[in-house]
Amino acid sequence: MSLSFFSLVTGLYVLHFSIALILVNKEVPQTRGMLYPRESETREVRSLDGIWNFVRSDQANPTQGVRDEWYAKELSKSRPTIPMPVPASYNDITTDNLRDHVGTVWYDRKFFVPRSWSKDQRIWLRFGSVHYEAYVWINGQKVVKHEMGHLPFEAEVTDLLSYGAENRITVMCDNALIQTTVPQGRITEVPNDGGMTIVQSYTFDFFNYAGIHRSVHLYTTPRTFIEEVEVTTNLSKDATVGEVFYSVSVNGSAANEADNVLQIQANLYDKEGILVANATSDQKLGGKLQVNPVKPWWPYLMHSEPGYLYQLEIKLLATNDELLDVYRLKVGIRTLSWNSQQFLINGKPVYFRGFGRHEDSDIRGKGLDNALMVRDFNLLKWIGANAYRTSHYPYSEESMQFADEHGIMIIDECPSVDTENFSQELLGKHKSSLEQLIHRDRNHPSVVMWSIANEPRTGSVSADSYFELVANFTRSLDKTRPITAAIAVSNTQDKAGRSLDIISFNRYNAWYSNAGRLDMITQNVIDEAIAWNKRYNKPIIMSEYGADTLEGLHMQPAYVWSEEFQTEVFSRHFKAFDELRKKGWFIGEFVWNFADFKTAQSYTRVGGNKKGVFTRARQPKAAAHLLRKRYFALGRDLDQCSFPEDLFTYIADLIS
Ligand code: BDP
Repeated sequence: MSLSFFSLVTGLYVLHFSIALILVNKEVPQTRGMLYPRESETREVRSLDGIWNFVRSDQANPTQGVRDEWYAKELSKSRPTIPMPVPASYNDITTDNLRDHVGTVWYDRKFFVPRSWSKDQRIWLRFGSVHYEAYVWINGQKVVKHEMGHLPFEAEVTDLLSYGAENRITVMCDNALIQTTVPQGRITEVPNDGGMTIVQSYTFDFFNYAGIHRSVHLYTTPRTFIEEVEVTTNLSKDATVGEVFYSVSVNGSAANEADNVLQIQANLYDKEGILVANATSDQKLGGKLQVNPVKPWWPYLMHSEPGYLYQLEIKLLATNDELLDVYRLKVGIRTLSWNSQQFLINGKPVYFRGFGRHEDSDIRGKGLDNALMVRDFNLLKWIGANAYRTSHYPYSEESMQFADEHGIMIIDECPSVDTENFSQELLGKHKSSLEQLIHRDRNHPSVVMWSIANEPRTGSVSADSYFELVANFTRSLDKTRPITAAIAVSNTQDKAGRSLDIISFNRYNAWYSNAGRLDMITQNVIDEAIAWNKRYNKPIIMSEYGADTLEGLHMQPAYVWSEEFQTEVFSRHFKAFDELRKKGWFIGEFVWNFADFKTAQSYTRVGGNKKGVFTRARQPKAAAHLLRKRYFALGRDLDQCSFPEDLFTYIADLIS
């Protein structure tokens, strides 16, 4: 087992401190492949989700399993195992305190690989996400190591599998966060009643859930297969003609044979399954499809048919027209543009009305849950939101696809939160998180902006060059979307805004400052937004505002934590936003948060952060009804949408 495979195992943690330093722009590893696993006539997909076996390492001895080679046989032969669902966070599943475990845990399970898979195919093992660091073995052989939660990784396992036989997969997962992980945390040794214990701390305000958070798949590809597809789109000025530019990369021996000229046959189908465009690629396996007339992709409530998606069928053909591989993906045709005042989609100015959110729920933590995802989208549409930010890390690929379908715009955030102690190593990981994110999400029409950090400490000396490097790197990967960051330092201190295209700011008037003072919101919000705009001459978004609210707590006059208070806080912000909208450069309002969510334990958190408009069980608080009226009113005013019939409750003939 090579040392590099285990470079970050708990026990080797090093704390990094940095003062102002000179940062250089180094290359980061490039992601390859990782197309979302889809079946086709040339591909099979098999899920490994289910109940796995689970062992937690001794916190004081996190590397023991590696030294003792627990991966070499079934886990149960080394330690007693407990059942653990995949996908799910492991933290809230048991009745003992697995919740606060720091360090490594182990999973394994067995599975069969059919005999038929041994013929002329390649087999890939893909994880949707493991938080934070994962080490994977198949039948005791190391397969892949991946650092960074919330992002997929995969490896070829063709030569490691036994065909027509039982196989074993083992995963070690390490949840420890240090000053050079993304996000950052600290590990300290602290005395307790038993002697000493390891404590994980972090400044960000959500629970550090860990485990195998998203689905695990095995999938097959032909020997020579479609490895990458990149799609960009364009619209004619009058939005009647659409263009889809595709570029494909191929992996496999056939791609290297001089006499074999590979080709892509690209077919575009509309929602009814009718072929609307087709083309054969050039020798570089790229090309263009033209759709006339086109149905552009529009956000929810901005059009009567939002989220219109075409299906792009990519066929890889050999010289003799032999079909080698087929991959299909959904494509939305739209344009984005921005200037110092506006953000436009298909040439129309956008006003964002949305939320900061979390992937978080009772029992499952951050584990993918289709029921929760569909419920959340139903609530987003019920309340009239057209956007959300994936605060503070990439959300599931399944939810990105769902956002495409429903026309919900996404500000796609990488996992860098409360970024501080800027170092060369951190910069490399931060850039890598963006590289992995953009590689994963670049083809989603719903993704309209990249957020490169939440509440980074941009007042500090090194923030200037650090964020310039991060922003330039992001731009080098994708020029079609603007870049933002949700900033919390004051506009006079900030050093990152000059590197962004759109300025987002988080502020908690009447909560973290002037708690309870409803009369100290509206003017403060107006003044601050104007100051940001004056300083940078860029479009401005308020990316967080809100108040913790305990559902069922009522107090008149409004008092902090009551439903009345949250409602009033929102209303005072709406007043500010309407003033700001008149200025032309204020382009969006995002409530913090969509739903209540779990945090680390603290005396400011009663069972977690309660700033949700919905409870953790996804039921509305009183403020949800107010917000719904506002979002639909904005929709009608700006985008001519109609009101849902139940938006206003009948009171009397006298009031209309
Ligand atoms: C902001 C953070 C967010 C927190 C929120 C809060 O961006 O993650 O949850 O404050 O304190 O500073 O509610």
